[in-house]
Amino acid sequence: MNQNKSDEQLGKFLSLILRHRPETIGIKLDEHGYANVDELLKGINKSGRQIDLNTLERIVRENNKNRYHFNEEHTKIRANQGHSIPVDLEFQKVMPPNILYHGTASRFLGSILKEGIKKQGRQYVHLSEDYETAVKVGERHGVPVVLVIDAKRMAQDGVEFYLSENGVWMCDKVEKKYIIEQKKVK
Ligand code: HQG
Repeated sequence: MNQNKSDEQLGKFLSLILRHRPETIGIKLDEHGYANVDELLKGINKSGRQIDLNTLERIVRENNKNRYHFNEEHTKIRANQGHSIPVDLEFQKVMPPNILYHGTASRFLGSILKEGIKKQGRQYVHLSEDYETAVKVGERHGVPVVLVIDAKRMAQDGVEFYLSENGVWMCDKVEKKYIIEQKKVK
């Protein structure tokens, strides 16, 4: 479903708070990445934006990538993945599919082919099961290139993989030897 502009902007702000900078509105996340919903709403309203519980519920429900998760009582909320701050999202180790994709920009290729794929600012390297998603991720950074990753061999070699609630695959690093193909997006 397409979100209205104001929900979309609030959603972006929510990502900033829940993944990167909760201190922006003077709150802290717990060790598992959860914010207290009351504190979150008060903090956002104090920052000059307007949000109530209904709006937050709608943003979570309609989010195109299912980015956020409430606890059962809806008293706490966290982002499903994408953090730069150290939180323990309680991911379980999962066997990956044989192939995973990483979308990036052509300008990063030289460095990636030298150093492998690094997590940069985030907690993990992000990978996807489908090519189209990787194209979209890459487009955020420039001319997209999709790297095909030999996830099966990585797992055989002992690399751990995790899967977020919203279907994003993650690992600590992808060494260059596991990049089996570069696909230029047409
Ligand atoms: C690149 C979005 C040079 C890497 C997406 C990427 C994703 C290197 C950029 C999630 C490198 C980091 C994450 C190296 C990696 N040299 N560049 N050695 N290793 N890079 O945004 O994967 O919409 O931190 O290829 O859907 O683009 O926010 O990671 O281009 O799931 O929910 O460094 O963010 O989700 O960029 O995106 P990012 P990402 P949301």
